Amino acid sequence: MARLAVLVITTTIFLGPNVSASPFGLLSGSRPPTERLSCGRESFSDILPVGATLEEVAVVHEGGSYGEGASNIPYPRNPTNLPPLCAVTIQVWSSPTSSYRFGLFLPDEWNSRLLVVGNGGFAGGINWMDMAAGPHYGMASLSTDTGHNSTAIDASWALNQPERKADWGWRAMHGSTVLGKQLVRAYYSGQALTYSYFSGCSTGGRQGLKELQNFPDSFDGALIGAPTWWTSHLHPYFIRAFLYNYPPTDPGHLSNADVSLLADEVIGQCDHLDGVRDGVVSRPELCNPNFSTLLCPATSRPNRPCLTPTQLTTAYNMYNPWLSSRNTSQLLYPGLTPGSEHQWHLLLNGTEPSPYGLTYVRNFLLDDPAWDWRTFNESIVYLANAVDPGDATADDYAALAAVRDRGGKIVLWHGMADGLIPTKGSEVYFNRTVEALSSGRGGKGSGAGGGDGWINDFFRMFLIPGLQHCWNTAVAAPWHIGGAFQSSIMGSSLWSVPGFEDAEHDALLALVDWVEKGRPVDQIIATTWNSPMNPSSGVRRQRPICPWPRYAVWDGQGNVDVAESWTCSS
Ligand SMILES: *[C@@H]1O[C@H](CO)[C@@H](O)[C@H](O)[C@H]1NC(C)=O
Ligand SMILES: *[C@@H]1O[C@H](CO)[C@@H](O)[C@H](O)[C@H]1NC(C)=O
Ligand SMILES: *[C@@H]1O[C@H](CO)[C@@H](O)[C@H](O)[C@H]1NC(C)=O
Ligand SMILES: *[C@@H]1O[C@H](CO)[C@@H](O)[C@H](O)[C@H]1NC(C)=O
Ligand SMILES: *[C@@H]1O[C@H](CO)[C@@H](O)[C@H](O)[C@H]1NC(C)=O
Ligand SMILES: *[C@@H]1O[C@H](CO)[C@@H](O)[C@H](O)[C@H]1NC(C)=O
Ligand SMILES: [Ca+2]
Repeated sequence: MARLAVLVITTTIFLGPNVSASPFGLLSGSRPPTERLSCGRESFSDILPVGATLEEVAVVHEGGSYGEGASNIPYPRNPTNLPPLCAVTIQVWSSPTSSYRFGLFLPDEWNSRLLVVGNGGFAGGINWMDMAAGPHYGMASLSTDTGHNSTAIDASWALNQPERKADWGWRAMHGSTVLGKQLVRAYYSGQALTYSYFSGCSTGGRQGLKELQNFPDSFDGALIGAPTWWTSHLHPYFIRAFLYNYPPTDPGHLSNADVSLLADEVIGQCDHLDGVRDGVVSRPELCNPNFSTLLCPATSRPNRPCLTPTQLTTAYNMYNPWLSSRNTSQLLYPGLTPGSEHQWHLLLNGTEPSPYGLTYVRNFLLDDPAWDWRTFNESIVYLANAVDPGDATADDYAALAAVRDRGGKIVLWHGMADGLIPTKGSEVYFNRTVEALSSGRGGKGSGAGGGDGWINDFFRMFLIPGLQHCWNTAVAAPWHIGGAFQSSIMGSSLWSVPGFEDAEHDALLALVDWVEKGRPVDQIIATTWNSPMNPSSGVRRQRPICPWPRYAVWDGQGNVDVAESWTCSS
């Protein structure tokens, strides 16, 4: 990256008054638009490499909308109220039997940055909705369809298609990022591309980590939400968890009502451990609920529902780690966190295991759509670990040393109430990275204060109390930090943190400051609303989220719903 260009851009952006809602809006006009290519087919068709085809080029006017509507299976909703931009769709052959597509938004007022966004589950489609944030920030943006068209829970397209698996695993993201950058540079000829960012949640989180592990130069900053990084173990875990509770006639089966009992008991025993009785379990690491209070007959709770000892065993199985029966020191997947019960239905109810588990084993791992999940045993996870179809698993921890060494920054966030992707999986990732960079080929980090504090120089993890999988809360917890999906899921015209489009509240803007101004992300103020998914209902609560293992502590006096009443502590 050209150091000179960096300095010029930095001073251009951050010296003048902030005149628009977009914190980077000031860069507009730093280059006369006449030096740009026009937003037409001829501008792009000539510069595409062999194997790439121009599908669409469209001018979007101020306040306009763009997308593919219902033909985009996982993302049928088009973003609305866009800034003026040029929308481009490219198709790329990745092998003789596979291809992927990607979309670009190229805003008229560009601040020299690129934002690449991720997907969710097995979703095959360009994520125009999350791309929309880019132009609002002043950034160009990019998303790939990952090489197929499907919903998030369907991987039947992968059956006997190793090339498509690779596209989903890593290749479509990488190829789109490389070619996308070339097109951005060509379109804005005369103005340099200075910084590239990534933002994704769930599969998107995995995509960002995978890309950085393989190609540390791809992004200068990555905002990684609830990553499904341990693909080969996570998808079998989905089936393992369902089987703890199967069949419904089993004496140990937990109904949705039984799981609600657990949720209430966790609140009763653990809400106060963080110092504030507010319905939010903010320190789940201190929470070791003893469910004997729920045992039948509920003598202490006459005429109240109760659970049998075998049902309690099922509950403990859900919270406890899945360990290898060959070697009980070997972790196969960590369990779910107390406080996540409101989302357990994603794994437990229904008549068969989560499609995220089933479609993976059938169409990705075994290429056997008739595979009977009732025959599941531990050998599946060992096979998945050995084969890792599509090379999707992002477990090259030591590779992040190259990101650190070139000045890259990573902000990882994960909901503490995630009932689909266990929160502790991110802790495992963080811990293993610390370990790998301390001793492995990454070399030991040096840093003031000794210990493993050095990791904070480039990689910080934020666990968000009460946040479910990627978005929403069941317990009125501040959950929104401007992460992937968080605004696009609430409305087609929403982006950043609605009403709080600044680096204090928006983790992407905080990450930009860390990368470009060297200002570390010491906290992010999360927001929720009276109706948690509807910003127009009014702010309900705001609270800082701290870099793990630090946590927010109430000052004992102020309004607990106001961020200023809390500070990060350890
Ligand atoms: C997905 O749909 C697009 C158009 O909507 C089409 O161009 C593309 O070929 C499809 N991809 C696959 C793998 O079927
Ligand atoms: C759980 O609580 C019961 C009493 O309610 C007690 O007898 C038991 O020892 C406790 N179990 C643990 C593991 O603390
Ligand atoms: C059991 O697993 C642990 C953790 O992965 C490992 O350190 C240990 O060597 C394993 N023991 C055997 C006998 O394989
Ligand atoms: C699973 O449980 C949730 C929460 O109770 C409910 O909304 C959903 O309809 C249930 N789904 C099925 C398939 O039973
Ligand atoms: C586990 O399942 C595999 C097939 O999926 C089978 O070959 C193996 O015998 C099973 N192992 C046990 C211990 O049941
Ligand atoms: C990660 O490491 C910390 C500090 O050593 C430890 O307290 C925590 O239990 C570890 N988490 C997991 C999931 O292994
Ligand atoms: Ca609390």
